[in-house]
Amino acid sequence: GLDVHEVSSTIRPTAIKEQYTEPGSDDATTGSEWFPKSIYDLDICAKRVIMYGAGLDADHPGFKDTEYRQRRMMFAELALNYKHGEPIPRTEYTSSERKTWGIIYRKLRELHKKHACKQFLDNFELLERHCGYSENNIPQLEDICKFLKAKTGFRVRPVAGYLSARDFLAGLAYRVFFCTQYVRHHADPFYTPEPDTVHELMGHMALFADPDFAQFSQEIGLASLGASEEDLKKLATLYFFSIEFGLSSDDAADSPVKENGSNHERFKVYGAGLLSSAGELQHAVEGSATIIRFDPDRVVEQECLITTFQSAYFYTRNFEEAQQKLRMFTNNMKRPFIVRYNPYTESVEVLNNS
Ligand code: NLE
Ligand code: FE2
Repeated sequence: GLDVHEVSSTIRPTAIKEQYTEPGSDDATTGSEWFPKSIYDLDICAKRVIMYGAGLDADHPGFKDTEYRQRRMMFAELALNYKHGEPIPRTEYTSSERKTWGIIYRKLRELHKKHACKQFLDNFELLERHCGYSENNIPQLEDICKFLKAKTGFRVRPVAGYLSARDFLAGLAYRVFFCTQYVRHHADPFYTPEPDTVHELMGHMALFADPDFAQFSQEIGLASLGASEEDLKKLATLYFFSIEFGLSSDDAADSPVKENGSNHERFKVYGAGLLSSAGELQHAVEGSATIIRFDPDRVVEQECLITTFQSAYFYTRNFEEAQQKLRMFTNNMKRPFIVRYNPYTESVEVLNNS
């Protein structure tokens, strides 16, 4: 058979081929870094894992558990061997992993019903109906991938752990979401500092079935391709405080900051980092967290915290508002080229902008 992975870097539209440079080498003509020009190039991004995330090791609950670490190695290998277009290998989860999943599932579903936004809840029901979601079963990425592909064109693919923001956001440009397949350590079911399959499946999947949300996600991804370091950091922060920790509120007319637990019921949650963590979700909407209007210039000033709860959250009226604000913001970012996504070939055309 034809190994499409080998040809993908040689058969390219001319405009793309001219721009193509090997990963790792800077592109002398544009002064920007390599980025994936086709969905197949995501195989390169997927391999550049920052294992356990630098600085995360010491307080990771599974750090001293050799059995857990071995299990993680198995998942890492699965992910590193995966190539775009292949079916995602099914995993047989251990009884301890299934137990952890069940505890979280029960708790989160209760909280979701109170605090999650409508699009999330509606699509979550579809996941239960079509993708094997239940308290007693950890769904398989392959089933979710097929479902999302049919709904919005989004796909998932396995990844071994944290990627750099640049590699991670590049996936979104192609409507691909890098998804971990391992389960968090059982010691701390309601909060984990790193993404795990519970976070991906309970937090992220439902909204990738929503067309507006899918579009919003892809636009962040497209803006990130070849962006300067400075712009990339801003986009990663915007991603973080929307897709990971975003809130919405219909009633957005009053004061821009809500503090000290006043009237937090009016907020609905769409951020996956909250929807997958019972601990932080309660902190954000049942406690006294600071919740601020989502304004990109303000959001990019906020520090992303990865081992503790956030010190502030941001809200928009809805996804449409988040999208408009994001577009206004990215329109002012400068790149020496224009990126155009071609949905038929799932590749980007890079056009000179001088
Ligand atoms: N803190 C989240 C959770 O416990 O599910 C994971 C965050 C991943 C960015
Ligand atoms: Fe996430």
